[in-house]
Amino acid sequence: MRNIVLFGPPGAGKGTQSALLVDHFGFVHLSTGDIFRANIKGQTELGTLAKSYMDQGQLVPDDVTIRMLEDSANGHPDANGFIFDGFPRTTAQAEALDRFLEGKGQSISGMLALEVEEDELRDRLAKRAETSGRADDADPAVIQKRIDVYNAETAPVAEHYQGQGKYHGIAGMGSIEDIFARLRDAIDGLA
Ligand code: B4P
Repeated sequence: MRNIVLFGPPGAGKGTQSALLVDHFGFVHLSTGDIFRANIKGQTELGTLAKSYMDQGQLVPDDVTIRMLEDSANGHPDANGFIFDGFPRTTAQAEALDRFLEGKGQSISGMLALEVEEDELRDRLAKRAETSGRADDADPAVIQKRIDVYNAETAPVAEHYQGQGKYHGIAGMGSIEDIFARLRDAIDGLA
C-alpha cells in the first residue's frame, strides 16, 4: 500500500493533480481544504471556525485540523492507499500523521512536492478567483498572506520528509498533463 503526501504552495496544483492521481491509482483522496470548504458550505461549527482563518489566509489551528484528518482517514478502513492533499502543512501535523499511520502499521511512502514560481502561483489563484467563489482567492493581499504563511510555516515540512529520505521535488510548471506524467512516474518508482 502506498500513502502519498502531495505538497506545494497555494495554487501549485495539488487539487488538480490529486483528481488525476485518484483516477489512475485508486487512492482515497483526503484534502483538508476540501473538507473545510464542505463544512463551510454545510454551516457546521467546524466550518464557521475554519472560515475565520481561511478568509484571512491563515492556517486553521493544528489540533482541529489533525483531529478532522484522522476522523476522515478512519472513515476509510478499506483504503488501498491515501493521497494527502494540503496536509500536513505544519511540522506538528507531519509528526501527528506519522504517529497516526504508525498506529495502523503504515507509513508515508513519499512526499511529492510541486515546485512552482511565485508569479505563476499568483496568476493561477487570481484566475481561479474568476470562477471559484473562494474568498481566499479574491483578494491579492490574502493570496500574498497564504504564500507568506506557506514560506514561514509549511515549507519546513519538506525537511521533515527529507530527513526520512522521502522527499521528491517535482517540476510543477507546464501543462497539467506533463506534470501528471512526472507525478505518476515518481509514484511508480516508490516502494
Ligand atoms: P487548499 O484547499 O489546500 O488550497 P490551495 O493550496 O489553494 O490549492 P491547490 O494547490 O490545491 O491548487 P489547485 O490544484 O486548485 O487550502 C485552502 C486553505 O485551507 C488554506 O489557505 C488554509 O487556510 C486551509 N487549510 C487547508 N489545509 C490545511 C491544513 N492542513 N492546516 C491548516 N489549514 C489548512 O490549483 C490552483 C489553480 O491553478 C486552479 O485554478 C487550477 O485550475 C490551476 N492550475 C493547476 N495546475 C495548473 C497548470 N499546470 N497550469 C496552469 N494552471 C493550473
